[in-house]
Amino acid sequence: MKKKPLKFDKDLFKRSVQYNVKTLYRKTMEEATEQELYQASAYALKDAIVDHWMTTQKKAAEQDPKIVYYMSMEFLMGRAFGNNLINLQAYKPVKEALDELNIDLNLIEDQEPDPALGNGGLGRLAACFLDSLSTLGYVAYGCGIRYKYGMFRQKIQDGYQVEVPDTWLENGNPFELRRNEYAKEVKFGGYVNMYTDERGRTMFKQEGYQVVRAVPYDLPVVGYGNGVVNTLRIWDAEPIQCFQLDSFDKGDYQKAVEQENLASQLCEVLYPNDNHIAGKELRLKQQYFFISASVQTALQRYLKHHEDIRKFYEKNVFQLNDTHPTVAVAELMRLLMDEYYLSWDEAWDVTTKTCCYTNHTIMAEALEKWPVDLFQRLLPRIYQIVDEINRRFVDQIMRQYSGSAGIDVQAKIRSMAILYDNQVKMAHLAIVGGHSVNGVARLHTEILEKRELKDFYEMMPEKFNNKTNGITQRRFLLHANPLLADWVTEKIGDDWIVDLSQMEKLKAFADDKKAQQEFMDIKLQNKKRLAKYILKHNGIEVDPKSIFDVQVKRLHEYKRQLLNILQVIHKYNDIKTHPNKDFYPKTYIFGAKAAAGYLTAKLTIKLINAVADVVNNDPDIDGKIKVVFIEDYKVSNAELIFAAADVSEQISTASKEASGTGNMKMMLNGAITLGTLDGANVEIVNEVGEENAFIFGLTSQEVMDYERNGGYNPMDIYNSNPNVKKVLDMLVDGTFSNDRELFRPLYNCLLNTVNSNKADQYFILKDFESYLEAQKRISDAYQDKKRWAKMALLNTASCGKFSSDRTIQEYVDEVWHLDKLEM
Ligand code: Z16
Repeated sequence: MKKKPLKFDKDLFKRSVQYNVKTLYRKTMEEATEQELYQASAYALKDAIVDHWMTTQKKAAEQDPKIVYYMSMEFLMGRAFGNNLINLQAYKPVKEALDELNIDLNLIEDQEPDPALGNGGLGRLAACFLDSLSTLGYVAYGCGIRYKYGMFRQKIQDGYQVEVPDTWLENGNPFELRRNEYAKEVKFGGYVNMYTDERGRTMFKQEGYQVVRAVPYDLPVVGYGNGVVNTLRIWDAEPIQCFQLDSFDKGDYQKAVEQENLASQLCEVLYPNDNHIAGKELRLKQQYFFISASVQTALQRYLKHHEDIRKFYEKNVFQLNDTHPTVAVAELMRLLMDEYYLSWDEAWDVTTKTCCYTNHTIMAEALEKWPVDLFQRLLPRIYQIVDEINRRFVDQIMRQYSGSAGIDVQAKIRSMAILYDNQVKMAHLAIVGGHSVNGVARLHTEILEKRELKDFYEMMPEKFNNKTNGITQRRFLLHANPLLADWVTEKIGDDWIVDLSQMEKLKAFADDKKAQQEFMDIKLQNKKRLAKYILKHNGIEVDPKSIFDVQVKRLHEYKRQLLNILQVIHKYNDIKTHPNKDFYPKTYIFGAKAAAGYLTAKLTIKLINAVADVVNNDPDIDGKIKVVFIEDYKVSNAELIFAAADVSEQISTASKEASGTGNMKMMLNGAITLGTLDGANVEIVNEVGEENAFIFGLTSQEVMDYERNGGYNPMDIYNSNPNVKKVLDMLVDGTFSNDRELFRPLYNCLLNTVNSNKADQYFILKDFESYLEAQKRISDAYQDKKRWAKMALLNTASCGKFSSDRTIQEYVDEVWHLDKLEM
């Protein structure tokens, strides 16, 4: 049954834009700047959204479905304007309306700052999930932080990354709604007083604390074509209004100033680390701040329409996005016991039935562990509760394992306790305090069960499950690649927009010459679009007919951008020494932000840019290869890049990338994966077939075996492989910098002659030859135009599984058990 498209009143929108220009800026349409026209259009659009938003609220109140709170320190939403138009099915009428007003929709879209309240994969996944939840008609709240400064803007100066503050709120945010009436108080520090209340109950009260006011801002999350609008609620901190001018008591004055400072710092900035925890006190404050406010809200909302808080879990589920929000376990316990008078056992029953945890990494430096003294000082009551959870859990371990033959109980406690070595282990708290633990790709979940969390898996296998990540086709095809989206619709209809499994119908066209031609022609158009962007931003001319080989993602050693650039250097040598050999032109496109304090990562960016300078300006190369580093990689330019990619570089050291999601976005847009058998790559190859992907390198099993045996010695490869030796020597012989020592740290990472255990931890040299060979296969395949077109088309046709709609439906069916809203 075909659903009717949503109604959109084009003329009302037009009048609204004109009216907004007048009332917001006291200007005529002709006088308004592009930014002002964007603002006026966005407010007009918000008006249209608000009607659906209110309807959704009303239906939710009537139907009382079970709802999910997706708790996350990060939501990497990307621009809202275009995406909202898409999901309201209003893109065409709005384009017409703006045309009639002599306004270019693309220019308007480009005026919107790209909201970047996230680092990378984890934050973007949260954004895709919200899109899918609304589109599938489930009631959901995203709970997060309204950072004043999001992910820094990256400038490249002299080849180096320079971080510039991201002032995304400078001109206000037309889509947000401040909700003063829902403000909450959040308390830090002080001490806990125990007393007996008038009914004889033992009670705990935090005293001598600092308090801040959490003020929520709501952002609409529009579902596709169904009128559902969910809410992303992000919290800002403000000082509490407690300054009494007559109370000039010294202590109070001091405290008021401290509270103001705390409030002004709390939501100042997103920590710019992906897969790495800096362990800063302010970060723990951010975590507790948004969690306390969100959990308070959830309980109050439930009690508005329900009597029995013991049944909270029947209507609510909390999904903890990594360990960052895990303090929710203890905060829920605290509120249930201290504010709603439940017993420990009653509160524990509710808490474990409400909370679920997603693990996103096995990288050791990303595992959150807080020093007990810091944790206790900052969150004294929460610490008491964690201590008791730990005591009971350790008890349970002992009861279960004492006396079992061949089991070392102390070893079990060491590996599973929540409090150990004076640390609070957040992953352990999340596992014990909830009923579901999931990994984000099949291989990742398997590694969790068999290795990283083996003891937990053995003790509570029923909690473990896999939810392979996904992405939203609305943003990453319908919005990002309109040419291909229209083509797909022309071939198979438009059901794919809400059911990506439909894409397999495209397989019928895999050998169709005309379809292949059209498909590759669209790719060429998108490459021209990107080439324009590159010319404008880098001043580099790239050939749209060359192979666009793309690696865009956060810069991290395990993702091995270094392997890629070393391969480029080798290719450069090869062309120099064989000037007459046939080379198919290639454009290597990089985009990556490095965490501000991650020196090896930052130096890798400098190396990529240094290689680009040499290669792009060497007359011997004659444009056969070009290297481009795209500045400030972010959701908005990612959309252009994915659409233009021929080759999708997914080359992490096997076992290290939990899932990856850029791999899926490029597959959707017809790029072919050049990758290791890591994360979701395994499942991509499984869907598209080995013959339609280029796989190389060690397997995760081989990597883990080496690691168990203390690594391998890269010197053996350096000494026996002249290609490797040549490339590595060039890092320190002045080819890429007058300062020969500049890139020495990278050279040392690979070869560390002092401590071979620390050399090449990510197996770059070990995989080098295999990678070169895969690159060669790519170039050969590309020259067979028909074969390439078929492979590319089959990638798009096989991506059905990787919709976040599928992921969300699995969470709903197997973990959350939500009810669908009837609209
Ligand atoms: C992050 O982006 C990821 C994991 C993590 O622990 C912290 C951050 Cl900020 C990424 C994974 O690296 C990536 O493999 C995965 O696809 C993504 O999370 C979403 O699950």
